[in-house]
Amino acid sequence: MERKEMLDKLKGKLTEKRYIHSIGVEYTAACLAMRYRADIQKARLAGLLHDCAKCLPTDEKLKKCEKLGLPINKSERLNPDLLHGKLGAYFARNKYNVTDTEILDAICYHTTGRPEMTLMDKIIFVADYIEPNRKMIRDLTEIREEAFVDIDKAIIHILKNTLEYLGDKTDIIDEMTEKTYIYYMNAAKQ
Ligand code: DGI
Ligand code: FE
Ligand code: FE
Repeated sequence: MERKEMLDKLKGKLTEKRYIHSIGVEYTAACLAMRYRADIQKARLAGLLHDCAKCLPTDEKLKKCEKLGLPINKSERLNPDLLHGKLGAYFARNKYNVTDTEILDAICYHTTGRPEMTLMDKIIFVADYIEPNRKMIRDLTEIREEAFVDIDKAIIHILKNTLEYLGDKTDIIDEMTEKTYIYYMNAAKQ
């Protein structure tokens, strides 16, 4: 599918704000791919589509995943918005005709990360957080710089801040978010 067709489709599925964010992630992912010598076109595609399922109503995310037989864990059941990565990967494959596993995985894991992320996973995880349209949050200036110096350091910084923020806000922390943080903290010590 051509980019133009994807943009038209996305525009119908996303709010204006989310659409602008998606294009921001597309180009930020491309920049990170240049820096780390990943496939620039793949990074763009993953970035553009990463939130394609984000704007479905919360209960529809759950219903759709159930209907499709996608696995749903405890925290996803309590907070079905967490499913937008998994469901986004499904939509990317089935509605946007993306077949590349690297792209689909990067979309799937973009919210929580995962231990042993691929370079593409890392690029999308970080691009999502630092893209230029994001509202300023704590340490964002520093994390943007780290992203282009040491991407693993940026990942740890992002997860630390997300877990701290969620700790104040909710008790639903996805085990994958925690596992990813522990994995990269330990990896940094080696
Ligand atoms: O979809 P975006 O807003 O662009 O970014 P995202 O996919 O990273 O989602 C961000 C939201 O997800 C943010 O409100 C924090 C939340 N989040 C990330 N990890 C967890 C989580 N929420 C819960 N409840 N548990 C998590 O482990
Ligand atoms: Fe997202
Ligand atoms: Fe996003």
